[in-house]
Parts: sequence; structure tokens; C-alpha cells
Amino acid sequence: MRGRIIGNISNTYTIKTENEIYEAYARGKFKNEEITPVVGDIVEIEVTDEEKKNAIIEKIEERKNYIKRPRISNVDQIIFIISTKHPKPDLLMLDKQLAYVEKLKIEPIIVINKIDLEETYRQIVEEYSKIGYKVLATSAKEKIGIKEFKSILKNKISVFSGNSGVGKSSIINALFNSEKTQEGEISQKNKKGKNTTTDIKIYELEKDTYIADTPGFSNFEIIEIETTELDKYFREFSKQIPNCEFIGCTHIKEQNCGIKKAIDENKISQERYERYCLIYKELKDREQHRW
Ligand SMILES: Nc1nc2c(ncn2[C@@H]2O[C@H](COP(=O)(O)OP(=O)(O)OP(=O)(O)O)[C@@H](O)[C@H]2O)c(=O)[nH]1
Ligand SMILES: [Mg+2]
Ligand SMILES: [Zn+2]
Repeated sequence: MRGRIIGNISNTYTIKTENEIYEAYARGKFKNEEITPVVGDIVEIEVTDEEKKNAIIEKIEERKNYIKRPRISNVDQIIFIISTKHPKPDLLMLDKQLAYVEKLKIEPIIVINKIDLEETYRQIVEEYSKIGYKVLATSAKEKIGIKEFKSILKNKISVFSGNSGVGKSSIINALFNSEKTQEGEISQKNKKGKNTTTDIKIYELEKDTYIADTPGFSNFEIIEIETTELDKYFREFSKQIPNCEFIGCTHIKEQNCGIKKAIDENKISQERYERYCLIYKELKDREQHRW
């Protein structure tokens, strides 16, 4: 039987098949093959006890992609949620996360929530749309942008990422106006810090529509980026890099830099560039620490 892993606590997996939900262990052979099933995997199971809904995972189908932390596979898109206020937008963190998903080659979507509180969000929408990102402005409270959000999620596995308080749970409730998202459960886990890498769940909001509500990536993952590749992950930089005089230009101190030229010509935002420099410096400091 074929199913999807929708939950994992230590070595127990929750598997959803067409009509049932099973609790399963993984076959020992996976250990030898050095592969561990993860949430999001499509697996082949053998049912060992139909009454108790017990099964064994026999085979893991090839993954489209894999994220280490939060540990999840076959992700279609990552939804980065920020809010206009309480907490105010952390664009440095957003840019770090965007760079990281560029590296993972997973499509990001930016959502700015609580637009009922603040008008200035329009600049953010404009800045990131210009780069080529999909940006959605929402208010979970006033139910603005919810319909469009719903259509973005349809038939996909989406990972929600965002700081505490931006409105992840409120949005999920607005989207599906039901308690089945177990909002409380997710929040509580986050607050107690219990939502570790071994304790991940995805929620089926509609048939074939899954979301994972996670605290997002930490700084830990982002430092996997090398300074030399960072510019590649700033989407709007790539077109301008050939205009740099020096191959391997870091766009920090070099003369005749295509990125700096593009800033003068208003093709790249000064603020994004400044955040690039901050992230570059942070990565550089880490690299020097490794020696
Ligand atoms: N004004 C306004 N308040 C909102 C909106 N969305 C959420 N809030 C409020 O913001 C607070 C935090 O919302 P949550 O949905 O719990 O945030 P969260 O991202 O799930 O937070 P964690 O579970 O801690 O990660 C709550 O008091 C919500 O009522 C919105 O669109 N407008
Ligand atoms: Mg929450
Ligand atoms: Zn340059």
C-alpha cells in the first residue's frame, strides 16, 4: 500500500494512505542504506495489523527535495510570513531565509500579514515583487487576501515559516475556518520548545493540500551558505554580476562592480544590498572561525 508520512515522533511514523491512517516503524534495512524516512515521504507500507492500524515502511519513493531542519521532504513551496507590526518586519531574517531557499531550489512565497494595522507594507510588497518574488498581503483579522492564499496552497505541500506572533495560526484558521489544524497544539509545542526535529507533523487542510507549521529555519542552516555563493542567491543580482569587472567580485569593496552600478541605476534596492553586505559579513566571520 502507498501512503504519505504525515507525522514522526522518534521512530514512529504516521502514514496516511488513501483511506486510512497507520502507525508504522521503518524496516531495519533503511539503517544499512543510511536513509531515514522523513515527514513528506511517499512510502510503500506493509500492514502488519489492520485492526490496530500497524504497519512497516518497506520502501521510500525518490524525494523531490529534502530539508534538514525542519526535517521534511517533497516540499513544494515555503511560505515566509512576516507582519506589518507586532512583531515588525525583520527583513534581514527574510533575506537570509530567501537566500537559503534559493540554495535549496524551493519556491518561496512572501506573505505580509496584519495589513489592517499599517500602510507601509506596500513598500515591502513593491520591493520584493520587483525582484520577482510572489508577495501576498493579508489580514487574518479582516479576512483580506485569504482567498488568493488558499489558491496558492492548493494541491501542494507548503512549509509555513515565520516568527512567533506574525499570525501563522490565525491565517490557517482564516483559510480553513476549522479547528482541525490543531492550532493550539502547534503553538503550544512551539512555546514549550518541544517541536524538535524529530517531532514534525504536516496537516492535511484539504485533500492533497498539506501545510507544515514550523518555527522556520534558524541561523544554523543559513550559515551553510558559502560567502562565494551568496550573490547567486540574491535573485536580482544575477543579471548584474556579469557587469562586474572582476571575476569573483564580492560586491563589497571592489571597484567597477555591476551590483553597485545597478544600485545607482535603481535596478537593485540599496536596502537589499545593505542586507546582502550584513549577511556576507556574518558568513565571512563564520568561515574565518572554522580555521
Ligand atoms: N490586527 C491583526 N492581528 C492579527 C492578525 N493576524 C493575527 N493577529 C494577532 O496576532 C497575534 C498572534 O497571532 P498567532 O496566529 O497566534 O501567531 P503565530 O504566528 O501562530 O504565533 P506562534 O504560534 O507563537 O508562532 C494574535 O493575537 C492574533 O490575534 C491580523 O491580520 N491583524
Ligand atoms: Mg501559532
Ligand atoms: Zn561586483
